[in-house]
Amino acid sequence: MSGRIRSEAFKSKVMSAVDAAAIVENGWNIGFSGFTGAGYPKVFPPALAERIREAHARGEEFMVSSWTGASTAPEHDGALAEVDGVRFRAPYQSDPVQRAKINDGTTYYSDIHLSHMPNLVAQGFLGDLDLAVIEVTAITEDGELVPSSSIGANRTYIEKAKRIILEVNEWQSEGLFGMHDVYYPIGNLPPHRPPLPITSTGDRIGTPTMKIDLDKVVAIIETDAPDRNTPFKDLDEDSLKIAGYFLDFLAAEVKAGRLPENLNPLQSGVGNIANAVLAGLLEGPFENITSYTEVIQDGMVDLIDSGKLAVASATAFSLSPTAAERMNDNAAHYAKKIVLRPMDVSNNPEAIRRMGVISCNGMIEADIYGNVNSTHVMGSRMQNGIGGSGDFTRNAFFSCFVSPSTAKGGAISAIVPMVNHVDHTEHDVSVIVTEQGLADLRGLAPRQRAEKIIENCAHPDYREPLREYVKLAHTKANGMHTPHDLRTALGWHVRFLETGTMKE
Ligand code: 0RQ
Repeated sequence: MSGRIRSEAFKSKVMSAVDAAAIVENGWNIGFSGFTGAGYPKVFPPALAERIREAHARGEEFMVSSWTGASTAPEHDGALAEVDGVRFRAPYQSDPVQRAKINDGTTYYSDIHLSHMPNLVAQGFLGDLDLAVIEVTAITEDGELVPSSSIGANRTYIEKAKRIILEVNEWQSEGLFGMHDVYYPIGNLPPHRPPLPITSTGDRIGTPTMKIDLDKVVAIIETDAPDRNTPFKDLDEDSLKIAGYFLDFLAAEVKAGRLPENLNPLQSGVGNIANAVLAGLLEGPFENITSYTEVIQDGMVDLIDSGKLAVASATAFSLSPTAAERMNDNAAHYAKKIVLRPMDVSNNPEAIRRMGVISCNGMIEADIYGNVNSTHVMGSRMQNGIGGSGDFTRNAFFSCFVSPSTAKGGAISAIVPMVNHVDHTEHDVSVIVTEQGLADLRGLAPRQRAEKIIENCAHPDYREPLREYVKLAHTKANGMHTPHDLRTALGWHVRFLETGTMKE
């Protein structure tokens, strides 16, 4: 037995993942830890998947509902989806196998703002929580839990579950102790919820450990398996251009006196463009930056090392293998500059609005009027989910969306007459950036926005067709506020589905 279980009372509950998986019954709702490939249980999900596979081979029905913090990993989401084991999934996923099962109808998926998930669970909208399966770094002498590389919805799942299985993971650094800030009063549903007392990114308002009711613990599994730490791709030319426009824009905002010299706290999505932005910040003029965000990625660790990033608040890591190693070796040092919070605090609209967070997220497509689709491909298919992008976008000081101007080798324009699904409305979207340029939409009316988005952001191959659409819409529309020709507004998507390209 590892030395990570320091409470005698917990020791007797240690068992194998196979024995723990045998506890689960068909139809159970399970709340898993895990957020962007960090802090998910590593050995229980594959053991459960195997059990489900065997049950299906015997002709028995066996599916569960899988709730998490956000995305997990192939050995978690992927393994359970592979055996058709997931009837219902929430609130965010990005696994290719799970995505395929959502899109072929096997899995119901409820795509929920991450900050809303704990509320919905607490109110019972997703049903009773039969089981929580939570990865932790250690169990203290007092029987409290030291969280691991993500917190996500763990506080809620531990509170609400009828039973709990813990995975104690020795791969997670003991130095993480003290990095977490678990705030409990937010679990009180309105009207009993007090104001959130965060006024600055690094404020600590909770405890470094999570409480747990020992009587609910039905199994403890030990492991030393690493998080899903995927290496980042080299920064491509388009990502660097997009990052350049965004950083120039921030500098102009400082010059105009609308931002302080160290900027407002930054939120950044994950992926290549976000990494290019962070790399740009490393070389840029801004000092003493702060980040109130969801995920700590490589670029932020570099910024901390350089002294440019003073403090970062998030709910999880999403690191490459080398950065994860660096974090594990120096977690106690980084704990002075990083605060990991439950996701209803990291993504809390009250804190985001109060501190004037600047949000920057990826998108699938935007339309000429500034509505943004982050989740759907050609009307019906789910890509990943809204994640925290809505929590930040609507409440941001100003919100930015970034994307290459085309997808699938140019067959798809990311700027379209009408988005095939709306995640972020024109009212919430301040700035759009592609490798073609940046459109600052603040204060503009829809027809003014259309001109700016087409001229600044659309790919040259699609600019003239977009101008033609605008002309047509002006003749066919029943009003000139947001002119559309409803017969052809989604015609580009239809053409892609029929011919494989949006081009005529
Ligand atoms: O498809 O994988 O089949 O090649 O979408 O696109 O260009 O690799 O971009 O990885 O940055 O993802 C919006 C999905 C962008 C992401 C989205 C296809 C493209 C490719 C991925 P392939 P890229 P990214 C906080 C904020 C919501 C959650 C969020 C996301 C695939 O940013 O999930 O913001 N956002 N969270 O080919 C059809 C288009 C397309 C398109 C791209 N217009 N039409 N397909 N693709 N544009 C962070 C967290 O929540 C952790």
